[in-house]
This record gives sequence, structure tokens and C-alpha cells, in this order.
Amino acid sequence: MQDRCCALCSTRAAPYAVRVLRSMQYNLPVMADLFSRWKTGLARSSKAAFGRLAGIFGATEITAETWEELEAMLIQADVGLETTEAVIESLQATVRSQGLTRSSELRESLEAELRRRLDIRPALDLAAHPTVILLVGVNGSGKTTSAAKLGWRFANEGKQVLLVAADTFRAAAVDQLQAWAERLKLPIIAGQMGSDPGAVVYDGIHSAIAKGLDLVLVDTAGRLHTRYNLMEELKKVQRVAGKALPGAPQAVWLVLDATTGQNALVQARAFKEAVNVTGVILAKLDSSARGGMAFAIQHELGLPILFAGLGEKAEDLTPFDPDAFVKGILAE
Ligand SMILES: Nc1nc2c(ncn2[C@@H]2O[C@H](COP(=O)(O)OP(=O)(O)OP(=O)(O)O)[C@@H](O)[C@H]2O)c(=O)[nH]1
Ligand SMILES: [Mg+2]
Repeated sequence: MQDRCCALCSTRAAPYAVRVLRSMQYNLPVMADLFSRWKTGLARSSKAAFGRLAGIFGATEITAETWEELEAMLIQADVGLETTEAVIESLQATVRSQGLTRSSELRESLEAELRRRLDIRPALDLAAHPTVILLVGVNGSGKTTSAAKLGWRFANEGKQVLLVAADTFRAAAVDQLQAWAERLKLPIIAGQMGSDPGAVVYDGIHSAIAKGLDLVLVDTAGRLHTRYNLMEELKKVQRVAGKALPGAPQAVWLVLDATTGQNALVQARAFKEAVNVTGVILAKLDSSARGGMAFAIQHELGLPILFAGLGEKAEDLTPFDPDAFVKGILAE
């Protein structure tokens, strides 16, 4: 991540001093600030779910009970059954090979095991002009807010961004994104209430092509993954984007509400089946005690987590940082 412009693009980063100056100019957080932001953002997960670790890792011998407690804690922390079993097996192998006997010696290995499971980081190819990103997800997951936050972030990185408000279903949705656009000084194309969302996306992409913009961020209406018609509508929006610009949308990001826990996996499978989801934005991590679901998303769905929502402000959507994440949830 260090040698890239951001977690997603393959552009090489500017030297550190330039990045610090830029972050001061744009109010982007620098490293130390970023770590404390992750720690604060994950406080609920670390306290509520992973908080029992201190008890488990007390200075006692490793016994069958240690494994049982650790397993129960990981499952309750929404890490997911498959991931939990795999983590426990790996830890037991480490204990055998390194001859560890005290449970306090397990903490470091657990951190390494969890960290190892968050490694998928494919870059977003911003070569296409414009690159079109579709934000999808169930109602209220954080799509509109994430669209605005992403717009702000990419604009600060020097990209020319267009927001497209394609949620023509809910009355206040367009207003909501327009208010963000105004506040963040980002251009926006919005559809009329009740109009065809595909047509709005088509107009948006054509406008971006005409103006030579870099990035089109499309906010779509929230939809239940179980509603056939609404999922078909989303497929149509995706097809229309491809007609407006061959290859578009280059990315489909599923916005998941981190407070929903394992049900988010069910949603993700349905969205993956309907449209070609390429990555996940984990919104509302700061409101959630279920940060552990990040492991299940990567392990059971094979989807990379690209950004995490650590608050409601524009700068609170942060490229997902596996190191900071694992340290944050295991924080004492
Ligand atoms: N604390 C916190 N709140 C968030 C975050 N992301 C979104 N929210 C809040 O969650 C609520 C819903 O966010 P929206 O962006 O409107 O969700 P949406 O997916 O667009 O909702 P629909 O369009 O109704 O489907 C808002 O009150 C946001 O401020 C986050 O990362 N942290
Ligand atoms: Mg919305």
C-alpha cells in the first residue's frame, strides 16, 4: 500500500513528504492518526467480541479448555465457522511445532493467523476513462454516504469525479446525494423521481465521456436481495452502463452494513449472483461489534474488502488496512 497512490489504484505514490503536505492541505489523516482512527473505530468489536481474549490468554497452561474458549469467542465475534476452525487448526499446529505451553504465547500467533486471512488486495484499474463504479446493496447499508465519501477521497487524489444519483426510487435519495455533492463541491447528475435508473446511468456516463472525467460513482437504490424484480432492475442498470461505455461498470462494489453480522454473507451471495460484485465496502464498522465478519467475507465469499466506514464524516471512509484492522480488533 505504501508505494501506491491509494489502496486501489496502481499509480505510484508521491514521496512521503509530498503525501504529508497533501494530507494537511486536504485534511486527510496521516499514519499515526490513521491507526488511532482504526482503534477507535473498532472499539466496539474489540470490547464486545474480542474482549474475552485477555481472560483466555491469561498466564495459564494451554489446555483443551483454552481451545474451546478461543473457538467460542471467535464464533461469537462473527469470524465465521470455517474461518474459526481453520484458525484454530493452524494455531494448534504452531503450538506443536514451536512447543508452546502457555496460553499467553498464543496472542502473537493469533494475530498473525488473522492477519494472514486478510490478504486479498486486487487493485482497481483506473485506466479506463471514465472508470465506472456501481455501488449496490440492501436498504440503508451506507451506499449514498459511501458514494459521497469515495467522491471526496478520489477528488483529493486528483481524479475528476462525477457522482450519479441513480436511486430514483426513494424520494429523499437524490436530495441526500445532492446535499453531499454541494458540501464536498463535487459535480453530480441526478435522475427524476420515478424515472428509469438505467437512463440516469447512461446520461451520467455520456456526460463523463464528453467532459473527459476519470471516475463515475453511481449510487443505486437499496434493494432486498430476495426481491426478484429489484435484482433484475439492477442487472439492467449494469447492462445499460455497458452499452454507454464498453467494459463499464469496471467495478461493482457491494456496500455491507457491518452491524448485520452473518446475514451480510447471505446478501453478498445474492448480489454476487446477480451482478459481478468485485469488492466490498464495509460501512458502519464504528457502530458494530461484529467486525469479525470481515474474515468471513474474505474467506467464505472470496471478495476483497476495499474500504471501511469508520464514521459519518467524508474522511471516515478509509482504504481497508488489514494490519490496522487486526491490531484494532485485538486491542486490549
Ligand atoms: N457511524 C457510521 N454511520 C454510517 C456509515 N456509513 C453510513 N452511515 C449512516 O448510515 C445511514 C444510512 O446511510 P445511507 O448512505 O443513506 O445508506 P443507503 O445504503 O444509501 O440507504 P438507502 O438508499 O435507503 O438504501 C446514514 O445515517 C449514514 O450516515 C459509517 O461508516 N459509520
Ligand atoms: Mg441511498
